[in-house]
Amino acid sequence: MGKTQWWKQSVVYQIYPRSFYDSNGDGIGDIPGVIAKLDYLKQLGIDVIWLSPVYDSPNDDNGYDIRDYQSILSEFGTMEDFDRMLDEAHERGIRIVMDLVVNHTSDEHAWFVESRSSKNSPKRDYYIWKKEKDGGPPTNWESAFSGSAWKYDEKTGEYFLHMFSEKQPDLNWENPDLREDVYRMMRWWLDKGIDGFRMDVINLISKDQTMPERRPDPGKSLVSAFEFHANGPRIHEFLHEMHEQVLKHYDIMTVGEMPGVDVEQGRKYTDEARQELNMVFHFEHMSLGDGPDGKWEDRPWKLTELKEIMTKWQEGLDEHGWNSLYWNNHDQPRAVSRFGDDSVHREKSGKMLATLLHGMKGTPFIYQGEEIGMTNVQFSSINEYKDIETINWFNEKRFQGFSEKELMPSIYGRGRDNARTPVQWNSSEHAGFTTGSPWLTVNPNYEDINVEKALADRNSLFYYYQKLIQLRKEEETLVHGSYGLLLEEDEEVYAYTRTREGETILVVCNFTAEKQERSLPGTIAGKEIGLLISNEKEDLHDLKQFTLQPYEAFMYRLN
Ligand code: TEU
Ligand code: CA
Repeated sequence: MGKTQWWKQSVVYQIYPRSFYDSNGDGIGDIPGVIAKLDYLKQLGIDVIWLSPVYDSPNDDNGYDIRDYQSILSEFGTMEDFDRMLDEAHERGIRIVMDLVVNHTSDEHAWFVESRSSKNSPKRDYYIWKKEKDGGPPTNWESAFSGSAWKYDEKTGEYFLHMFSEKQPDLNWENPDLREDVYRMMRWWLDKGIDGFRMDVINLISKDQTMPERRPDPGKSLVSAFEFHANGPRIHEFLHEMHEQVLKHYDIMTVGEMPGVDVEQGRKYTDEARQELNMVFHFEHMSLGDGPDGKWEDRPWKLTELKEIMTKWQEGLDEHGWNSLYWNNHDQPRAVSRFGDDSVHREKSGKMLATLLHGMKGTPFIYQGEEIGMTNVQFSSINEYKDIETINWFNEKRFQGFSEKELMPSIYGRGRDNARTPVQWNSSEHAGFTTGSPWLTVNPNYEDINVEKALADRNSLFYYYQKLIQLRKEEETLVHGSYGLLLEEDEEVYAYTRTREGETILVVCNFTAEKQERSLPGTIAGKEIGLLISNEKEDLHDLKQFTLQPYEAFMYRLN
């Protein structure tokens, strides 16, 4: 059957199941909980669900440490529940894309249990084992979750590589048997009828076999560790092989999560002629404000920096490849808290951010709760936090002598639990997420911010997202039009056009809480003929001279 590239016309909604909806009162979101909310997602109008991992796991990294790729974590439900969810979603015209985590497994996976049992194990080379060097780890590589990326294993007297937690040993993609086992598992899921994969840190799977020392970067951490390993020597060979062995045989969507990818690489990964992936998640806008110690130091940044990044990717993939578009996910702070205003202008700034992103060329991703403007959270004690990345970083910094008081602002700004507080469904206890005790404390602002309240207010952020999603179905220019940046040096207002076959759509966003007076050039002003969407007013500005209200955003059709 011909492939329709349906993913270019789609809007994707990411579900982090642990925090989405708990159907049985154990305080943990689950698959029946997803089924219970499919009608809500249908009402929003999304086309695809990206489901974060639901596979059997000891939950050292909340499911990104997989113990059995072909069974469902009991807390989330059964394989029958999964099959029912898939059917119920498909009945509603919603596709399901699963999370493929094959850079590493859990250390409790049968492959690793066998691999670590003996140096002569038939599975030894499914993982990356090295001898000590100078009495210590084989290289100076760092884990993304603090500390060395090598763990010594007493039983066989060697170190194994783990780019993430010690319970997430890296798979050895140099081993063709391992690759074949991965492809076999992928086909098993695709033959069940799923609609594609989001591929976890997929550009880390090819390691430099010469095992070079990382250049000594004093004070650097996470980002340089990723950049060091990203886009390794055989990555395009492996992804093309995956395409030939698996992907090309199904009508699916693939998106590779790629820390440390740049736009040149991004074009290579997504150029259809190269037969690798459909799109990638880059992290350049997620790194805005990073300091030398990575994300934990939130520095001021300028709107022109964001414009430069987004424009580079819009133009860079315009002819060859395809963009993903996102402000947040389960690893990133909440969009309105990070890029907008999560207090006075919360919904207004949320609508502005949504307009800016959904007007661009690519496939937009909405993270659960973003559509109602959920915000970051500030728990008073580190003991309320659950994320291994946060806890390891906090402990490492405390060991270096920093006080809890000094460390909490970084966690408030960039900690991953910001995105993982339970979805706020209504104003009842625990925001209607569970009738039990939630695995992670619900954000205390749930009485003011919840789905029930949003659905009752025609002017809510929810209905604005609903309209943006509908627009993308109606306006071919929003899907295929080329992007053209305006007001390039402007530090307060972001404006761009989308042009296709003589039709032009103008997108204008005030990124500030202040009024902004602006005028647009004659190529634009005077050509405004129709309003597509606005978070401020229904009638058109005269673009020769106009005033934008705080966080005002609109899309116009131009003639
Ligand atoms: O994330 C990889 C990754 O880049 C994250 O470490 C993220 O950039 C960082 O935490 C931001 O501070 C993927 C998954 O999305 C993440 O949840 C997993 O913890 C990680 O891989 C390991 O599987
Ligand atoms: Ca549950």
